[in-house]
Amino acid sequence: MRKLARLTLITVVLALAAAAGWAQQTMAGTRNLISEANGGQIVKFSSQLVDENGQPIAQWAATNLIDGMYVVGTHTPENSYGWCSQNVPSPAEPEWIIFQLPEARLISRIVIDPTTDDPEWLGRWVKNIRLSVSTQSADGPYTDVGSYLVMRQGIKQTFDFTPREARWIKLDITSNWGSDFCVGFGEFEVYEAVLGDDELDQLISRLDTLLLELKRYRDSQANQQAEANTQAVTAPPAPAAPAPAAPVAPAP
Ligand SMILES: [Ca+2]
Repeated sequence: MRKLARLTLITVVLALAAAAGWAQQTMAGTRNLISEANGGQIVKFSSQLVDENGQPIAQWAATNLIDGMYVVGTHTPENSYGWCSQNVPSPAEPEWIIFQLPEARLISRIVIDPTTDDPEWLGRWVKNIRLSVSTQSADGPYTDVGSYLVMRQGIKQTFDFTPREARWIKLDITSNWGSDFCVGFGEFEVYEAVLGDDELDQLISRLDTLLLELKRYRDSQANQQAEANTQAVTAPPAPAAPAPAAPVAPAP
């Protein structure tokens, strides 16, 4: 709980910093938070490839996106070709995946490896994506982070953004590279925003200044109010209304 409060505080500070137009430079951590090995999960997805009996094909399952296995060159892991959807995505009907971190974290980077067992020329690899995050539930509400283009190259591609607090991460895939069969990619990674001591010191000093200004503002408001009250007191008093007659005590 204390950690969550700290996260929320940092999120508020970053939002304030962003609103005030302060330059921020955050670094990303090196641990992939969403990998299955680190407790990441896929909680929902639009579709995954099924066979003629409607059964999921394990080699193309959505969970392959966080299994830490990659298609590299001519090497394809035996049980993990990447993820392949059952439908072709469009902006109106995107394919999507919802990932869940073990706990809420401040994140600032995702990495996508588009490479699957399907060769690049089939045009099935992911192209346009939209990223959003939620701290409340897998069903949202989601806050938009950004839209990105994944290049048609079999290399890991990094997308950085302003740090966002996230527990659930939704990836909408709105297009592939031309295939009318499916969309897919090989692996999804998520990295934590790391605020260095320098950045924290800077933010603290800025916030100190801001607090000082707020206190000054409050004091000036209080002074103005006090002056207004003094003037009211020194103004000539209005004629006093006749006092109500005191009840007469009965004579003993
Ligand atoms: Ca994989």
